[in-house]
Amino acid sequence: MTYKEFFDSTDLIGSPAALRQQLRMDGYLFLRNVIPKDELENVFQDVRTEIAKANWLQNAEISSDLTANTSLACVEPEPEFRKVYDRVYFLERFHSLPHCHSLKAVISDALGISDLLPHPRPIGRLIFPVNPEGDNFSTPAHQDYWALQGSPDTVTVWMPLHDCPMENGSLMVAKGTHRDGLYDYKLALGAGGVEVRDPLTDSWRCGNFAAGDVLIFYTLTVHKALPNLTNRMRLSVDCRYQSARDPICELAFNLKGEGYDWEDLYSNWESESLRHYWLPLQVPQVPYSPKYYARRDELALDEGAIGNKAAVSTLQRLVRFGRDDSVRKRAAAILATFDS
Ligand SMILES: O=C(O)CCC(=O)C(=O)O
Ligand SMILES: [Fe+2]
Repeated sequence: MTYKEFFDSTDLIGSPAALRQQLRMDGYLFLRNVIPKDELENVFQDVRTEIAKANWLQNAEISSDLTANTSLACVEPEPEFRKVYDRVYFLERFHSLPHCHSLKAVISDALGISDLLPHPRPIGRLIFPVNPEGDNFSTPAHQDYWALQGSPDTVTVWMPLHDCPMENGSLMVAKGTHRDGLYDYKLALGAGGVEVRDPLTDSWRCGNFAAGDVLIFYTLTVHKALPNLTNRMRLSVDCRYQSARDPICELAFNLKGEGYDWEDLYSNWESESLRHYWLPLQVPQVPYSPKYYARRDELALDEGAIGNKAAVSTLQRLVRFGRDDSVRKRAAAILATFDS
């Protein structure tokens, strides 16, 4: 498939009305050179140090090299992945990156608000090269709204921590899909475990990212990752933003699902300013609704039991996050049939 290039909105920075109009029209903004190089490089080095310690890199001693040790390839939420991811998640500078001033300024302009709230749970992606003989776990086409809920005026920001050309597995968006409401999905391998059924053939937009470039899109905008066809890791961060006056899903503030809480994270942070920064804002919270993913979990248990391998990613999630012991056990039993 050939894809069209992102519309580059960098020239609109400093023109709030134009940024806003472009975001509303296409459902995304691709902006070059938003994150200062040193700020990004610090996070890159911190994350790289963790994955090097885990032996995920071949040339750990070459400070910018990301050549992967593919013999240890793993994906979220496998236990060997989570061990390393947890270490990344404890990095203070990883959590301060979403608070980057130049980024917040451009998002405030694009949303037309003066009370911007960065969500406190950024996500790190530590993506191994795709195994040409194995399964493809590249993030499938999805809408963040299924998981994030809250206000549909929330945006996601995706940024690589290094130069990330398309063959390194960068993110793409389906233009205009934020206006279509919720899309139907089917089981798929990769983050989230389901993909939008509609192939959206003519809507996809993509591009080569340089370090510092960002992609901003609504949580209803359909997006997916290109496969990482290089021999290098792809490292990226994604975070969410909204008005502090709009409703937010309670899970946005809750780390329990990750297996720790804020005090655990803060125990080795130097700065005070980011600790519980959202509390004084009293953002209106709404409960998490399981309705968007309920069918995914049923599909994975039903179709996994009759051998549909596309159920594997959701089953892995259910082993870790399943609502009760019987679901966790059932998912583990089905997964074992794929391993053998
Ligand atoms: O980086 C990826 O593979 C997925 C990112 C994503 O889905 C997001 O930023 O919302
Ligand atoms: Fe996403």
